[in-house]
Amino acid sequence: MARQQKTIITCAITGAIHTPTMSDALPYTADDIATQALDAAEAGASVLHLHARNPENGAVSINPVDFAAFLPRIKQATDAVVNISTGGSLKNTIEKRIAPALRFSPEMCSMNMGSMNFSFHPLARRFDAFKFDWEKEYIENSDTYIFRNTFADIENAATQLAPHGIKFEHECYDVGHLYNLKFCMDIGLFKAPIFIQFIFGILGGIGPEIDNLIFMKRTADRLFGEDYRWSVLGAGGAQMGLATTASQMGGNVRVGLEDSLFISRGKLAESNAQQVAKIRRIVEDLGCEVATPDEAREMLDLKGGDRVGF
Ligand code: KMH
Ligand code: ZN
Repeated sequence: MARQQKTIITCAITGAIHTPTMSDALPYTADDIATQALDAAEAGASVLHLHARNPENGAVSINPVDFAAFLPRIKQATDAVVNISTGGSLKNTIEKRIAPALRFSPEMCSMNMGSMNFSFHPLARRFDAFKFDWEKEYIENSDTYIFRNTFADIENAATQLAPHGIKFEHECYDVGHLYNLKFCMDIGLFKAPIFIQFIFGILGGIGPEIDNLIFMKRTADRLFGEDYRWSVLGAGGAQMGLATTASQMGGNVRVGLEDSLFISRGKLAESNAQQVAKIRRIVEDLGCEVATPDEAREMLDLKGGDRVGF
């Protein structure tokens, strides 16, 4: 696959793994989510990957009402691409998880490409006390969660979302997910160019070693040839190192407090924008250029910011 000219920075603002006790910087009110998203865009993120939270206690939310509280504000103030998560709850059905994307018809949304263990229970041991009641049990019980994304779920989501012309961020946490994606492409569920997010370091998925990145990339080259664009997300301490490697390999990068709360070893990030500024500096210092939102739209073949439903 030919090396691309520009690097797309995606910033994942809050996610569904981290909880308010873990970092004061993690946004959960609509105001904080919007402000941090706009600052991240200003710092160089051309795609904003968004989850919602309960504004009272920071619990994970997939309620469209909680998305409605920040989406219009983001749209008014930036031309960055909005990507809405469809994976924001490990406990809910695909039907409920796609409701925000169906309602708001964004330019992009996530599409998780396989069922798996998806756990962050070891994080509970790091804290003696929690800001909110729900946090401890939520984190501890993640060792019982199965993140369900069966072929039927994927087909159901893809079919319902198809009329919206949304480009999917195909979340692939292991090499088998690339083969799942290939199967789905072959039966006509997804249109080229597809956009793959290679994910490393989630407990339940492939580990964050560079060998694994090369293996995933080589496998995707074989399966998809010229029909795909790609990006890398390293969880936790693997975030910046893997993003740097990916950008040097000609790929795109994802950062943000959804994926890591840190800015450097042992030091919490002050904001999403701080992580974006750091990876932008690295990408540019190493000789690549960061894509603007319109360049990202062209590279990913997006429908356009004027065709969203919010
Ligand atoms: N939290 C990431 C590891 C989604 O939103 O659909 C994966 C993710 C899933 O972003
Ligand atoms: Zn997400």
